[in-house]
Amino acid sequence: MDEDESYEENSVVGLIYGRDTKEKNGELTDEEYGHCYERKQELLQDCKRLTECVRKPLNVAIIGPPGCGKSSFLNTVFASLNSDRWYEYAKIGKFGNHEGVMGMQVTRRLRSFPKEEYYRQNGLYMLPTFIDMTGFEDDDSVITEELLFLILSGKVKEKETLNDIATYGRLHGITTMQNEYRKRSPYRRINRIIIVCSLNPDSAMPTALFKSVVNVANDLDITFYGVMTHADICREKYGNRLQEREKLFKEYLGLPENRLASVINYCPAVDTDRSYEDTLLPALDVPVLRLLRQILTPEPNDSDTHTADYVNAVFSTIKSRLYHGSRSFITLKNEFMISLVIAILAMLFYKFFYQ
Ligand SMILES: Nc1nc2c(ncn2[C@@H]2O[C@H](COP(=O)(O)OP(=O)(O)OP(=O)(O)O)[C@@H](O)[C@H]2O)c(=O)[nH]1
Ligand SMILES: [Mg+2]
Repeated sequence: MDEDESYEENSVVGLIYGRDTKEKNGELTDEEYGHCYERKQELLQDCKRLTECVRKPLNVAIIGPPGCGKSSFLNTVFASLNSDRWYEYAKIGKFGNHEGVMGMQVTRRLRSFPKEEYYRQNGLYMLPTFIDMTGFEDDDSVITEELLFLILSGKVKEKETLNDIATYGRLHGITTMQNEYRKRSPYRRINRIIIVCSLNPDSAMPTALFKSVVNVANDLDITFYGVMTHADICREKYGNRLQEREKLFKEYLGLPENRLASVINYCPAVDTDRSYEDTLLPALDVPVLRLLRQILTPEPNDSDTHTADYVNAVFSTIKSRLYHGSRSFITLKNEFMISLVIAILAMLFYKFFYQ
């Protein structure tokens, strides 16, 4: 696809305000910018409030076909949650073999982003840990579904080679694979899933992958959300095909409106001057924060006791307090000692009951 032809320059404004941007050269007026800025602050406060009283941060997994904009979306989420500028935390680019050239296998990876890595302000909010799931192709084989089950139920550690687990399943059969991996104690159970797909009707809709993710999410009772990237795509060029694609995406996943967002990611195609390297574009943040507010709304399963999650949470808290030690040294020292005692007790408990 020729991006220059397919994307309308500065269509961001038109999309958000539903008006023809060509007349005004796509620029936001001061009033419109101010409105977006205020809306962002409101939504950000809502999101923070929702994470103030939770016991541990949610684990939110991001999955979608190669190249659909998962990492770009994560960076947009991180920019939305902050108040200074965009950073590239999740590396953007083609890490997988998108075209399946020479029959090479795509490397499946997990990369997690705890709050300490992406949140640059003070504040003891339990913002989620996001997990970027790369290299999952349009495949609904039993082995892929089992691999997804193991990841989402928290049986796979970040550094493990996912392709090796799938190869083990192919060599020994699905039952042996289940017996071998499902007996492990959970390391990090996923609480929410965001399924990402491009709005571009010229890219294939990965229906087999969607089917597997939905099956596993339903099995594990994990709420999933849909995100359509490339919402800056030229609506005039594609006409009804865009509505059809949105409708299909929703139908395949069985999603209600409130669990779906069309977003425009921070990227050079959207802002050729890359002004976002110096500042934020609140117009892009608003739809993302609206979805995040839904995602962060507590669910009964969130407080299920998984000792490993608590150990992770305690270590995150200690790290966070050391990072943002704006209080007096005495307070910090006391809090550190308390956190340390809790961490030791949690580890002893974990060792005693789970190993
Ligand atoms: N115009 C436009 N381009 C986007 C958008 N989101 C992502 N892109 C571009 O799409 C390309 C792929 O984005 P990535 O974020 O690396 O995609 P990914 O899904 O993480 O890719 P893999 O990790 O390799 O599977 C990059 O060139 C991005 O700049 C968007 O909303 N609009
Ligand atoms: Mg990526």
